Amino acid sequence: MLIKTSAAHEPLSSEITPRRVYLNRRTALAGLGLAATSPLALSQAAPGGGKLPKLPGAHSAVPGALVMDKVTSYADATSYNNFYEFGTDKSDPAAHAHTLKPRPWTVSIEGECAKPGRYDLDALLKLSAMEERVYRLRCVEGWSMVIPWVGYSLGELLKQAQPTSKAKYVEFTTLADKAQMPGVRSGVLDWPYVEGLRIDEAMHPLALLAFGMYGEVLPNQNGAPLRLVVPWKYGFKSAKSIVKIRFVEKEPVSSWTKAAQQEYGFYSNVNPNVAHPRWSQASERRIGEDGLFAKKRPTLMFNGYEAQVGQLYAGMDLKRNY
Ligand SMILES: Nc1nc2c(c(=O)[nH]1)N[C@H]1C(S)=C(S)[C@@H](COP(=O)(O)O)O[C@H]1N2
Ligand SMILES: [Mo]
Repeated sequence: MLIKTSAAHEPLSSEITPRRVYLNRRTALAGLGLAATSPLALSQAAPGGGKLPKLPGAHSAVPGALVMDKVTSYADATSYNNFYEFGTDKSDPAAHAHTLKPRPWTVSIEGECAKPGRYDLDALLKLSAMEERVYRLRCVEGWSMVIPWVGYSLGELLKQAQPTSKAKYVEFTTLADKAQMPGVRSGVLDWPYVEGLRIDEAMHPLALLAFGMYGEVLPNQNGAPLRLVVPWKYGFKSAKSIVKIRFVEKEPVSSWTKAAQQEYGFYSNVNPNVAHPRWSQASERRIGEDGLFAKKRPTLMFNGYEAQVGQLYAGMDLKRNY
């Protein structure tokens, strides 16, 4: 599709937005009496908030990377967050994360690999081509969102480090700086926030290293300047504001497992058949759909990514390995 606008150097939102999302927006614009093809309409319908630098990505060709669900509004995705470093209320990250400084930023890569190193954010941004991926994100608390992330497969970075045969797992550590993050003063978690993946999970093409969303760089509250998005696992596996990646031989102990081992296991794959000790996981609420008549949605096995990732868990007892 080709649309002429005066700002020819800027990517058209029709180019950086999956067709389905774009069509939804067209319908919405038609409702407002605006033609989706007018430059004015396009700029008004900018997918992001319009205040952050643009970060476009080409539509991903990774199987499963563009779900067809209606995309959550940018306003909802940036105001209803979990980022305990800024407080435990859903509104805390949006209210307090302005103190986070996402530049300059360095990520160190350590442990069982031939090429450990420190990567500056600009080097990471250039390491591989940016892709837009529309993923479901399912929080363990029972709500979900659909977000157009921008980034590339985590494996693209990991393979640069040349992990050794002893690298069975990957541990992710995120920033814990009291000066920038008021929540780090509280003892709600054992800081820094640590998460882990098995090496084959980390290398799966759907595991995303995200630098942006809605065609712009990540807002602070969503984990600027870079975070993980592991769409088939509960949201807490998707660590925000990562500063260290370590290849290890033993299964890492995540902050959530430390906090409540019976509630949060290492795998944390989305699974409607395995209840959390305190609530069922059989259904979920889609953020933005919570009106009087909104129906709960059934939780999907592996959050709907079973065809892509089911093989990683062949033969495993998913009730024991929750
Ligand atoms: N560093 C860090 N990363 C984090 C969290 C956190 O508290 N700290 N919360 C997790 C949880 S529970 C969820 S559901 C997702 C939420 O991501 P979002 O706010 O971008 O939707 O981030 C995850 N990553
Ligand atoms: Mo979560």
